[in-house]
Amino acid sequence: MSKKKIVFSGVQPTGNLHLGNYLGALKNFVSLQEEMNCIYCVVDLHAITTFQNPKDLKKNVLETLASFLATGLNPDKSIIFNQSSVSGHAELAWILNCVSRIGWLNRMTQFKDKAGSDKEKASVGLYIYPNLMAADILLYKATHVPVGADQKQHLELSRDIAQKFNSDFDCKDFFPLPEPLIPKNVSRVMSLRDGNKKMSKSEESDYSRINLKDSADEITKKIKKAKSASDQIPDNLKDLEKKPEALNLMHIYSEISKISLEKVLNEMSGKEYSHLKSKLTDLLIDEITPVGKEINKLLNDKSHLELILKKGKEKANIIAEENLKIIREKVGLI
Ligand code: AQP
Repeated sequence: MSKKKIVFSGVQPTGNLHLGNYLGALKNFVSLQEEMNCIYCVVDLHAITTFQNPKDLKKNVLETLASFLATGLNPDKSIIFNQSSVSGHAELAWILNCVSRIGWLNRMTQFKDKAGSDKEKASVGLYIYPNLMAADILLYKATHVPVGADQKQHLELSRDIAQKFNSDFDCKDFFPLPEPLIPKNVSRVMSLRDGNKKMSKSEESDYSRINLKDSADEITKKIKKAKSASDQIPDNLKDLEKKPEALNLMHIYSEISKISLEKVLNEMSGKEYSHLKSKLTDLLIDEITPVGKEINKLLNDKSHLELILKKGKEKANIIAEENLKIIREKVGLI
């Protein structure tokens, strides 16, 4: 790898990718591959922290890869592979399990959200998930991590783990402290049904999200049914912020149209939300349906997708093994 800045990020193969993954992560992945050394991973080991049907998991790994490619990731520019194919992720995760502190993990809000009320029944994997995420990043000594805002806390933990490793093993600056790259405007795309919850693959209602594979018809129906507000569009952000669902639709519109939120408010104030919804539907159909068509096209050639994963794995493994050799030495493993 020639350039100094190394980017790592991953997406879980837990179902159809959605607009939140697209605006919060994938678009950023694509633009970064022009300027930095990028490593993008389908994080299947993260996915199994909650039970996955094995057949669905295999299918979802290829679907996630197809979504990467359809949004513009290029295997000639970036290393693209699935996490479980490079065993160094699991090995470094174990080492970092021994560096990370229980008190740190106890503060992770995503575990609290995902484990729900019965934490005793959550998998141990779900609890130590952030340590595996630190291993993913540090295995490649990544300097930058493009993620949505929901991953900020995990990334801070990765920095703490890197710092503690460097200090415990007396190797100042060995692991770089990875920096998050979080989109400024739509760092957290919210559910179309509840403006206080993030858009998510695992949310039961399909009406809560726009999937990258949705047809024009589905997008139209979902935006029509999306919660907004009963009054007219206000002329200022303060009033808009009181209506989280309406604010979310405005943010999405502003991001895709590349018109600032201020300008959109100026243009639309006093109009009904149906006006925003109709313009947003057109924009989303133009932006998302070509991606969905490309995903379906790519899924018709599974051996091509498997070959991309195989080549990516080989490239990733070389870097991982080089770094692991030094890490083992530092820890005292023979
Ligand atoms: N709603 C969102 N808004 C902005 N960014 C988001 N991301 C996910 N949801 C949103 C970002 O997408 C990347 C991949 O996320 P992931 O699929 O690996 O895990 P997740 O954050 O747990 O996403 P989901 O959809 O909520 O999956 P499930 O339901 O399986 O847990 C990350 O960079 C994430 O920040």
